[in-house]
Amino acid sequence: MPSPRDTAATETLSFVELTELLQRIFLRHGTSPAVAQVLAENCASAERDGSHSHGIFRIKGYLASLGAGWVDGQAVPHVEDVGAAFVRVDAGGGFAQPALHAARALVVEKARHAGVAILAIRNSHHFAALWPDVEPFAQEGLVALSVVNSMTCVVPHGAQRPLFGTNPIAFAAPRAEGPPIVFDMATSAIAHGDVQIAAREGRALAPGMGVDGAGQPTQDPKAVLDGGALLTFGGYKGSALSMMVELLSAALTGGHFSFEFDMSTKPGAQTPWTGQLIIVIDPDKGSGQSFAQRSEELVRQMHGVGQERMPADRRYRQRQKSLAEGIVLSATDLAHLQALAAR
Ligand code: NDP
Ligand code: PYC
Repeated sequence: MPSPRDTAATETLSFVELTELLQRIFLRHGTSPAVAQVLAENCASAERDGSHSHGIFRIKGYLASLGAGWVDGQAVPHVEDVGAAFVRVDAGGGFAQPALHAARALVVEKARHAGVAILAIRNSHHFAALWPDVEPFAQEGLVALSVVNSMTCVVPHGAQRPLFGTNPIAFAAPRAEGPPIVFDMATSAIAHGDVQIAAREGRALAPGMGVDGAGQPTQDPKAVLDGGALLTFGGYKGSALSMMVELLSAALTGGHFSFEFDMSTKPGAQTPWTGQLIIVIDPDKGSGQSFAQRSEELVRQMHGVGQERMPADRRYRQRQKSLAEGIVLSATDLAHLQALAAR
């Protein structure tokens, strides 16, 4: 799908209008109403917050995977209460977000009661930004950490061939006087979606992000996408985190490792068929209700030593702008989305 930069002509939609449009698209392309609602809200939230690599840019991939029969848009998640602090969900070959949605209330109840709750989702496809999965917990005063693995395209540090996925980690914590502290980052040097966007826009990657098909360093995004691979961020440190994400998202949940499925069997398929882990903590069990004050103090001290930009600040600023002025899409993108909704 073209980006807003491709054309000067733009259109503005409210968050509700974009969500409803995306919902119609998902419904038209084979998802149940419940799945359409969850995915549309997730995707519109990403677009609203300027998470462009996981907003409407992803619609084509979602629809291709649905059309290929690779992901089940009608899947009904099966939630199992397996322990005082453990919930397990079989997503049934559907998307991860409806699985989280189905288990969420039970997870929050357990976290408040036991102090911690673990949600292990398997047999699931995650094609989105990870922050929408953790931020709402922090808005309720809880701390949340999530990991999800993706598809083989990242070379472990020191290795010769790709094995890991881009494997993001997202974290959210409440603070007393501001929106939650949130970070959400791939453990690869760059997200695969951003490589695709760079290729489309003809931009070179920064050095040290990828290799070509012969394993040689390259800054050409097309060489990375065409038989090449990505590196982890921070060398062996990011590589160890990526390994951890594989273990927690796949080995612990019963999902696939990033290298354990073959999308080429279903032409068009793009969504990684993996697993996801979410850990939710009631911080007041540890700190006696002072956590939000303590996190505020940390932020104050970080600002004090000169860190002006906190993770999520850019998103929050973009969110405020989008909510006040509307979400700006290129006229071409909007026309394309409307055609998909009508098809
Ligand atoms: P970025 O490198 O753009 O950002 C990572 C984090 O760092 C964000 O929280 C960002 O905040 C923050 N940040 C960025 N710049 C600064 C700065 N100068 N100072 C302080 N904080 C900063 O994200 P990635 O490219 O690593 O990931 C992009 C998206 O791709 C994520 O949403 C991720 O979940 C998604 N993804 C999804 C996968 C999946 O399998 N579903 C796989 C891989 C990635 P801010 O948001 O405000 O910019
Ligand atoms: O951007 O790396 C990525 C990605 C993989 C799956 C969904 N997004």
